[in-house]
Amino acid sequence: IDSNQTVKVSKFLSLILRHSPATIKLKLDENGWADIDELLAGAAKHGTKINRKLLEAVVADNDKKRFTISDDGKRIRANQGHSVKGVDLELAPVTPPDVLYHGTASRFTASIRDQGLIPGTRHHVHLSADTATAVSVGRRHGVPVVLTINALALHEQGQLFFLSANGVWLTGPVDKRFIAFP
Ligand code: HQG
Repeated sequence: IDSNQTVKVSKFLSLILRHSPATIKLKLDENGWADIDELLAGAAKHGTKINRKLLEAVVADNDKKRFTISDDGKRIRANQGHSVKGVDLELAPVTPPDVLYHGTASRFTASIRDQGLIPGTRHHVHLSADTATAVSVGRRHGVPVVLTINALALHEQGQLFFLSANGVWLTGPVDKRFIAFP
């Protein structure tokens, strides 16, 4: 299986399992799980041919471990990044480290200085445990800028933090008082 193909399938799965299951008339349950047979059938009707073996390869080899297949092998979900309404991953709140990082683009920093970090269309603001990851997250949007978030202090104010199955930190809006700009 070539990597162009797995990247294409990974992008398709991100679209369907995070944002727009209705594109292939798929239903996610309240915890974000989709039935794999229904997903593959819906994808085929949509003109995207994916078989079980390819799906498993995409999940196993994914650079960011974006998806999980359930233990019984019947269902799949995205580990983070959702915008679709009504999905609760049931992550347990955890205490964050002292600082976490947010990768963004230089064109957004004036607005972030003004409003703090907002989730936008996604359920959460996404934070990284290390600066290298934050740089690559920010580069997706433009010239990368890494913001330092005083996560523990924010947590001590009562804000919840979650760690996704693939190591992405998730939280609510981040007030500008907890953000250090470079
Ligand atoms: C910015 C990828 C203006 C924010 C990554 C970001 C991540 C503001 C953009 C995951 C703002 C939203 C999510 C404000 C925030 N004013 N801009 N007040 N507050 N922003 O893509 O964090 O590869 O929705 O800085 O690795 O970039 O898809 O969020 O630049 O984990 O698995 O608004 O997506 O994962 O962009 O990325 P996004 P993100 P995957």
